[in-house]
Amino acid sequence: MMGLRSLRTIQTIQPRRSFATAAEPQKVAEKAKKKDKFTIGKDGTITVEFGVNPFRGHKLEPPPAVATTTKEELLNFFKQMTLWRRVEVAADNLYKAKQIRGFLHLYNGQEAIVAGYESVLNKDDHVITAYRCHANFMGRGGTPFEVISELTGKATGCASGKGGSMHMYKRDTNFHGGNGIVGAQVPIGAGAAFGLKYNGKPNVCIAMYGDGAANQGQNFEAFNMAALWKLPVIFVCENNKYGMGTSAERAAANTEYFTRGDAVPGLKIDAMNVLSVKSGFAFAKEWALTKGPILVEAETYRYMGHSMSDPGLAYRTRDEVAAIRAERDPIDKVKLYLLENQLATEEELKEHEKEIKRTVDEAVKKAADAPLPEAKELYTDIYTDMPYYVRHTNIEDSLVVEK
Ligand SMILES: Cc1ncc(C[n+]2csc(CCOP(=O)(O)OP(=O)(O)O)c2C)c(N)n1
Ligand SMILES: [Mg+2]
Repeated sequence: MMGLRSLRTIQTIQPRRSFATAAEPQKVAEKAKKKDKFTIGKDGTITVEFGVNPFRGHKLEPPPAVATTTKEELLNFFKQMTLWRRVEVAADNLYKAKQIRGFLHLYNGQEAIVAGYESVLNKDDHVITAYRCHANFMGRGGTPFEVISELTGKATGCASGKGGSMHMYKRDTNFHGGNGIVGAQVPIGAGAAFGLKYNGKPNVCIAMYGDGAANQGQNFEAFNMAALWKLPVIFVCENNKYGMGTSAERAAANTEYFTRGDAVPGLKIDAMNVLSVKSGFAFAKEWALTKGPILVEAETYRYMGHSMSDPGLAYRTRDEVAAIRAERDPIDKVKLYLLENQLATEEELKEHEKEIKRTVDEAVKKAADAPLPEAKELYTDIYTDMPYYVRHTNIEDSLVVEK
């Protein structure tokens, strides 16, 4: 009897099944009407005053709702983000053609975050993220060929074909991956920032995690140590509204992620606009270098499911995804800026798109012809004093590899 009653009690307190309010299409449309104001100076500097303030602060005064840019930078944002999305489209197709096996997490929709922070970082700054890492890798200077080779398990991949989608690294530009354990990269990022401070470097580390990962205990330990030691770290919560199959609202008692660093001040940014991301990160970098850690909540949206095995529609509606794509897409936003201010023509942008498609098609072709890693690669970059024994499904096929 007792068991049954407590079960009923639990059932009554279950949250009502509802989709997240991520899109709120009417609100989105209303906001879209409040236009940003462009002023183009004689020297080509463009000042953009945002119609809707893209910032909110926690224990800090947010920067003014303004960004500066140039025509060249806007075009560069357009080309970068289009390239990254095109690579992901190619990856999607390769996965469906069974050329990519294992995990594949796509970043479509979130590109403005990487484009924006890269516009204020230099290559001596450090970046670490979770498993949704292809754009981060390319932002640090990685090529589409290295990404596609890695995804298809080829020796020419950025981790010699041994890491796959979740484990892309670039040592020369301080990109530490590519991490599969939810939240694990956050303390590692704080450690990298400790290294920077210890060695007296004028640089920061960006440590990224998702809204789902935001509930991990290890984040709070990292925040605490970073605050105590005033580490030059920018913790970035990419709030794409969903975890692996659950909306943020159903997973977190406090979805104001920028407030969850406690003593670490926070800045929330509209991360569907690369210019607000740029301004927000310029502020955050300065803060981290002079005052210590800061927590940036980058409000964004994930178009695809969590990974390829998730169609992404069990916990949200098709309409919601379509509304965000239509109203807030970060690439369309830059395109509109360029066109409305006569900084580029439709034809020019189409030409760039075609060129980017050609680059990615070539990378796919070249990766298809690239060799698989040699068997001995199974034993490089790992610590062992065991014989290099590779076990196959049949004992007869198993082998000992030459060191
Ligand atoms: C410690 C740990 N728990 C669970 C998982 C399985 N898992 C992988 S991603 C994920 C959800 C993470 O969501 P979020 O942080 O919002 O990132 P997003 O996928 O939206 O980018 C879960 C539960 C894992 N990889 N590691
Ligand atoms: Mg998420």
